[in-house]
Amino acid sequence: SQPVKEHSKRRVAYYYDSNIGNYYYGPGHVMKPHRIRMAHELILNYGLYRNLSIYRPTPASFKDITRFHSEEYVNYLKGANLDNVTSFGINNQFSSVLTNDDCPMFDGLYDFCRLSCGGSLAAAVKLNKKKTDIAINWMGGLHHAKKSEASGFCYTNDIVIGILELLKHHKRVLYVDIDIHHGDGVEEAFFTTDRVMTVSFHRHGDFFPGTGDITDIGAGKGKLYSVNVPLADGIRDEAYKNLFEKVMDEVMYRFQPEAVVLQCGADSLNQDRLGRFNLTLKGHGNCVSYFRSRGLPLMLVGGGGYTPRNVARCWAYETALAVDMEVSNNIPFNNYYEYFGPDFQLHIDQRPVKDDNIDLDKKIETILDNLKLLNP
Ligand code: VJV
Ligand code: CA
Ligand code: ZN
Repeated sequence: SQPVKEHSKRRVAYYYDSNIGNYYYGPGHVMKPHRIRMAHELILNYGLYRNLSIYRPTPASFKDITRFHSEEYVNYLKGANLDNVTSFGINNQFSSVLTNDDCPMFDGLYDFCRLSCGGSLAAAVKLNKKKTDIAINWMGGLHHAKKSEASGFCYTNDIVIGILELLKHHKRVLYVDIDIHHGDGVEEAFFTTDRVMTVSFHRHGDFFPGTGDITDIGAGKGKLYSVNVPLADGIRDEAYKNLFEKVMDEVMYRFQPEAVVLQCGADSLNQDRLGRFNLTLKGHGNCVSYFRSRGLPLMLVGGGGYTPRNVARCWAYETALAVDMEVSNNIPFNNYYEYFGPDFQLHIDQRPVKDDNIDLDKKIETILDNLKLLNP
């Protein structure tokens, strides 16, 4: 039903700060900002810069971040540092959120948040001005952060801040989240509005954050504008493609967004340290191609991904899809070449594991039935 302009040119703006890879969550922590630098290395050494406009975003200001987050919370993030985190004491309402294992205090935390949010905000501004067709921020995608709370490795929600900016120039914004975790922070922020539809695909059942049941569909004016696709372990490219395209075709027809934000969390790939899906780069990247071919203003953000070499592979490949350049399956020589052994290939193989998803057709039907209650 939508025009498909698969092979036409797209202007692509790419937001990156070379400091991002130096932020460190602490010894043994599974979230490693270094993977973003590894992706960047592949992007440069594949020669993709020839078809990208590369920008270093202005770090988001306190004012930018408090467009979504509470001033008290951002003040806390700003003031918190390694020396005073314990002295904030148990009476401080925020002290517990920065001392648990998932969201530790670390050196430069506030500056890290400013870069992540600054990238998504700059991407949205560029799209608003129609100065680009696609804007990419692999430093963003931190979908769990709440108004006054850090959660699941996320302290500030760059996605919500980016969408709020897009809403200044677009009547309806679609948010799609292919990270293996439920995009709860973004869903919650827009749960009661019909101007943002959020769609999350995620592993469900005794898995963080535990929300995102198929029956959670939004509330008030936002009823039917939150879509949740709970999945089980082992889903492969073919089943994911079928599911994704059936759901998204209906979403596009019913909601008719004017802009799209795609969270490309790479923990839905196979061999992820935290994830349990069985996608390859092709299955994951198909989601990028799907929206590229629609020709709407498109923002791509990062997110999870806990096997750094595969996160780098994935986001480099998806950057190549955005600019429509063919890339060799041989990893180009780069500063982190040894990470990509022993095969030094771009693409990853499927794993011989069972697909536990037995009722996908029924789930698709339930979701489509809900969407059909919306008049296009
Ligand atoms: O499952 C949880 C929460 C606990 C409490 C904290 N402990 C460490 C783990 C269990 C209930 N948290 C999840 C959070 C996942 C966040 C995903 C973020 C994204 O991909 O969606 C977007 C960026 C979780 N799963 C695994 C871990 N935490 C984990 C955290 C660690 C760790 C090992 C596993 C933190 C520090 C260290 N090891 C040293
Ligand atoms: Ca998700
Ligand atoms: Zn995740």
